[in-house]
Amino acid sequence: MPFGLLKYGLLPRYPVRRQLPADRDLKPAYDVVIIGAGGHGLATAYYLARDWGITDVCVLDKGYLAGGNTARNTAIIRSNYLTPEGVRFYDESVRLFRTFSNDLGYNILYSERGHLTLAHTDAALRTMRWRAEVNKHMGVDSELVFLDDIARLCPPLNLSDDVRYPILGALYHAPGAIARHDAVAWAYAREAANRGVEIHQRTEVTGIRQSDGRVTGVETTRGPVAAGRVVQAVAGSSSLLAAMAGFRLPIRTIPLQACVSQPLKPFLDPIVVSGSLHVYVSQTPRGELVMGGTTDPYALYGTRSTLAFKETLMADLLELFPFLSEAKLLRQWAGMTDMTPDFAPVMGLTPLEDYFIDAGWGTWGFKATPVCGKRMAETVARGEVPDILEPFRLSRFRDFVQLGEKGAAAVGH
Ligand code: PYC
Repeated sequence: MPFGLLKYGLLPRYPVRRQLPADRDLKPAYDVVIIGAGGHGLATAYYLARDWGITDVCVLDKGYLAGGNTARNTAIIRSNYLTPEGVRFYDESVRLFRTFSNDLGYNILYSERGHLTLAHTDAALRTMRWRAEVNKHMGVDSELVFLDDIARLCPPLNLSDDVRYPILGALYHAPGAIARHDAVAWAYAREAANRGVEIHQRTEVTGIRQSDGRVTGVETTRGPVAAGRVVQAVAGSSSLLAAMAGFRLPIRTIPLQACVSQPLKPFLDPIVVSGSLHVYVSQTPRGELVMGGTTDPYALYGTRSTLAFKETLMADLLELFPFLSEAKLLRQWAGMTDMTPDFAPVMGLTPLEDYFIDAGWGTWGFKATPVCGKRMAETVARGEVPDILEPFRLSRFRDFVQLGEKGAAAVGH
């Protein structure tokens, strides 16, 4: 077997198929520079090339491809939001995700599981009912369910009333899904590169060049690059980059930790979320439980893992699934989440002309990757914000027309 592999490895008849072209020099100028080679930046590059024929595009990243929050989220996809604007936006993303593997020729292991958000109090039940009504009104499949249905949808869940927070009901969202998160970024990267987009990793942007209120390019650790249009898509560093561009964002950057267990036999079909207990959990096709909770209690630019997070999360998780007490944890990590005051993202134009923003993704950015890429590409190509993105404009904070999406965040933050 090793000799067979060696033979194929060395024979020129079997060249290794590169996923991405080899590194090359940075050009002095591009039509569009995208800062951030995470899912959102790469998706924007892909749709710019595919839908608008704009291929003189380079994507820059100070680290490596999809090494930021794209690699650090818990890969949940859903559209059961609270505001009509949010539901409409995330529903388009769910529809793009459903056909993603076929459309891009890359298997992202999209797995529709259903999504249960548990209510342990009357107030939480009221919010779930509200979300169900808004969702149905917008054509999204969500309903309020009670104990018999919850027992059928998720038999292992502890429905006893002899616990700290007995479960009273839940919001059930059948389209809730998970996917292989990094495959999403790899697919966009490969297909963007196939269309001529350049991806430059380990190339940090250190300044934004501007003249007369308009962006003219970026400074990088590999020299200056001129650009007609620039997009920033750098979750975790959004405020820092915006400051370089000369404007402020209403964002606090807070770590969010998560972890996975050892692989277990499949027992958990739906994604289960409890806002009161601060827990969300799903089981991957490999059998690992992917688990997370609330954000860290303080703002920080850091991705360290803490014992406090693990201990609290496990105590809360065991209230829902007591039989997991002997399960082992495999690994733990953190990402940096850019939290806005209204728990909704910021997309579109900025005070600097031709400088576009994709930020404020808090703990919900992965699920928006396709729709954000598609609609940001449209914004950049046309220089106009499409209706679906308009509610997420940066100026809403100045004009006091915030979105109020906190009730639909996965857990209380
Ligand atoms: O918005 O579904 C979500 C989510 C899950 C984990 C963190 N955010």
